[in-house]
Amino acid sequence: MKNVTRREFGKTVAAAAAVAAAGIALPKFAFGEPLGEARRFPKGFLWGCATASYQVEGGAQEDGRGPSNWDVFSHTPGKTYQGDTGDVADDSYHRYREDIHLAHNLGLQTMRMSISWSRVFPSGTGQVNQKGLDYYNRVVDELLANHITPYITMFHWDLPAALPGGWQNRDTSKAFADYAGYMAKHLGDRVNHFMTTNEFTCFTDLGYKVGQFAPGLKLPDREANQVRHNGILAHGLGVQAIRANTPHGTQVGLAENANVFVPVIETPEHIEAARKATRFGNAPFLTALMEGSYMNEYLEHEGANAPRFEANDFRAIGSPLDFVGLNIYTPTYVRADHSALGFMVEQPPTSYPHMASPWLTIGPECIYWGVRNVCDLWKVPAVYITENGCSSDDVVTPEGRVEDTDRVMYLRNHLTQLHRAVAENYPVKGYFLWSLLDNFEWADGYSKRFGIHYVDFKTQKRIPKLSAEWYREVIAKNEVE
Ligand code: PNW
Repeated sequence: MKNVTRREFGKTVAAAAAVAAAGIALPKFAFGEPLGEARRFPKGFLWGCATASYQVEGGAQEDGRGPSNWDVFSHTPGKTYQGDTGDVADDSYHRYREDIHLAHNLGLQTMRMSISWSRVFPSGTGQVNQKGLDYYNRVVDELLANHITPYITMFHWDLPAALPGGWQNRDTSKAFADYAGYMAKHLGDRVNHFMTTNEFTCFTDLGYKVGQFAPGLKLPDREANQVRHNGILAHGLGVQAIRANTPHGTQVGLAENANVFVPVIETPEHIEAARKATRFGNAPFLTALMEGSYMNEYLEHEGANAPRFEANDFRAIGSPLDFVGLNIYTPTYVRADHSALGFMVEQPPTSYPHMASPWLTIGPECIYWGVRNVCDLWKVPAVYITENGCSSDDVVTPEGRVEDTDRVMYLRNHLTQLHRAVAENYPVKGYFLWSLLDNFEWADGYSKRFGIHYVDFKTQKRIPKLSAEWYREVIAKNEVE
């Protein structure tokens, strides 16, 4: 069933229906709804948007919130675009009702949001800030009152600044688990879906090795690899802590921007190369979680710099997950070759198209291959697209509209490719568009807009863009045209 076209799939469904009419037991894949020519998604497919605490909340010093590494970093001269900070951001700390109302108007069935760890534990551990917890209780209740299912990320990069050594310190992984368990305990009566961490590579490598994100360090490989290990250990201990503090049936996963490898041509040898690349290209992170160990090739590749770990670490790191969330933006093209690893990465030509963010190269089939590679390799029970979206150079017209036709193009093509994965029966359960609102885009500050609602950061006025109108149609029809 992996290589069928939609037309062939339609035929398969028709044939299966005939078999069913004759009273013969059917294989599982044949029970999907007839998909027809419209790209309809299965009944119950969840449509959402995603946000993250430091990018939208503001209220950085209010009600006892402690500083995070991103407060420190963004307030350090030269670290973010024009010195932008998340001090105010979208002011969602005060305007969350308005924002949830926007989500409601779109017809969203779910919202992915994150918790600011230092709002609840200003020092990272120890004393709880009740007002911080109250805020998340209010947000969750407001979502539920609007029939929007909350999906909560425990850590989306804003680490309490008070934690000594940050992610260089193994104790931070333990502190994370305590915090995640606490949040799960206090929200788990109303929230059934939790993600531990968001995008390992961004809070480890980009923060500690490349220096582009908080805390802005450029550590040598040996130390940077240890930071990576502490990151995945935090995830593993976090899974255990969330499970220990929530009712049976609570769904636990993570949101990971796995490197997505796309075969240059869809032939068996390049498809196989993409699969091999997916394993090796995610070896420090997703592969380690899914396989409960580091690949030998990864350890050999890192040699003396390989991460050190304790015997029990992988018992936590390899904890079974209920779902894998994939943040998918860009493709990496690969071809088969005769090297030991069996694949070669293609360098994109300088003419390769990208969205407003230069890193955001456009290859919509990445969303299909991202799902397919991960599912084929590791047989995961459920997948969500926990982020997908793009930046564009949005402008407000004199009539007060934002005609982001390029974002609609990007989204339409990605959803079309996601539908391909759904039609092939990969277990994709939902899609979270990044993002509900323009927001603090990390080192790019407010210079890059990813929202489907435009935010005027001077007045905090929100304007639905064309893409919001378009997404509302997708959700209402449960299909992409
Ligand atoms: C993700 N890259 O970050 C994050 O989860 C969001 O917080 C962020 O706003 C969104 O994508 C858009 O950037 C990424 O350089 C940051 O490849 C950088 C990269 C990928 C994802």
